[in-house]
Amino acid sequence: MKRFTQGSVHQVIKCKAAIIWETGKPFSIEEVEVPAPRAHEIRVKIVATGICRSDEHVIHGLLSGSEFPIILGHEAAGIVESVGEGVTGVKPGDKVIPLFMPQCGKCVYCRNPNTNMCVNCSIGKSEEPKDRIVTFMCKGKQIHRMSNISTFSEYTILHESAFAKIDAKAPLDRVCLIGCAFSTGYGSAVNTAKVQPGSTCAVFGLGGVGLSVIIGCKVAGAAQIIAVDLNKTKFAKAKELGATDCISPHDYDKPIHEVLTEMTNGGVDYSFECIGRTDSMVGALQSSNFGFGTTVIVGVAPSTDKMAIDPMLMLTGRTLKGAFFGGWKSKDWIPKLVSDSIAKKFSLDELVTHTLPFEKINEGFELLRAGKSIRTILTF
Ligand code: COD
Ligand code: ZN
Ligand code: ZN
Repeated sequence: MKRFTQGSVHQVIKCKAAIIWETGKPFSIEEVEVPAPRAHEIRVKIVATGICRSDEHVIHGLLSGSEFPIILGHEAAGIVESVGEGVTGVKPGDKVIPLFMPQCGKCVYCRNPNTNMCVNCSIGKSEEPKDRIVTFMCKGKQIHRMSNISTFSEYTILHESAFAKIDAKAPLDRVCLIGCAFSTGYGSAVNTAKVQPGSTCAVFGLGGVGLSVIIGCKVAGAAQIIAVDLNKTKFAKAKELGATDCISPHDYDKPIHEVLTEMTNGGVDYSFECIGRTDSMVGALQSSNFGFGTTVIVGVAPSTDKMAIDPMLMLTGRTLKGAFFGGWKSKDWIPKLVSDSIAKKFSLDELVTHTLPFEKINEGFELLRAGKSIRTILTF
């Protein structure tokens, strides 16, 4: 008889997961039930998962479309446990990275070479796909998912469009960062902005995402990379990764875009907003040069906030762009980024400041809130 499925595909798994029961509440570690993968799904054992500012935004209800109770987490790496019918190219034991930006390969966006959006993507939509009524259950309640991947759980279900198989040699406690912060920042520089050798860049916000933009600007050959943050403890790491200058808006009695314009004789060639504030987005645009400056919005602002800009900034030739996940078509590119990291084209080590056991997830979020961490990796 032909076998369609592999692994413990018919069994429900009981495992630990971190649940946010209500807006603003801490995580509670609970036992959850993870169903068997159905057709076109796999079940994955998460090995390492990073803490991102976007998870924190969801806790506080700042990103639209999230419902509670919810299992967060979207920056992870794991090992395939079982494979549902119809999924090809992956088997139990393979290493994978879950994709919060999926790539179905068939939709109008996937077929367009100029975007990495996919019709299956949950951003800006209700979180739970209509055909998956139950994913996680806890205490008789259905638990919602973040971006259809929910990696703050020992096991999770992934649709075949929402994972990338990666090199068996990949260190999962590092390449998990390729699932969000690294790819988002690095791709914003090399794909979305297409930073040119010898150019000038300004990076607003030096979290895991902003520091990854700096790595991208450096790899692209930028001559000057100016890092901007209110928290000066972030400057040492920014310099280590390639920033040539570090400035804090607190040290000046004029707007930061005026400081950047003076420092670069008319404005930077590329600016990146990696904070998620609309005022910084406008500041980044104002810092870019007249004629051909390009600004990339990387951070997600609270869904109620709006940007107001002087249209003259655009009429004089500036370009304002934005992209999720650094513009990478995820399923195609993640395996290549993992290979580049194994080949040491860039290093992920500098982005990891803390590693904690999964049970200490609340401690990990406290480090983020206190501005003490770049990335905390939780391990199971
Ligand atoms: N001026 C200068 N710096 C500031 C300011 C300010 N007014 N306010 C905060 N900062 C600094 C902070 O000190 C901190 O160093 C940095 O900005 C932000 O870093 P983190 O560590 O809080 O955040 P990251 O790097 O994890 O992520 C921030 C984003 C806003 C980029 C992130 O939340 C996001 O939106 N990601 C990209 C979009 C995306 O793809 N989202 C989907 C999954 S994340
Ligand atoms: Zn993220
Ligand atoms: Zn698609």
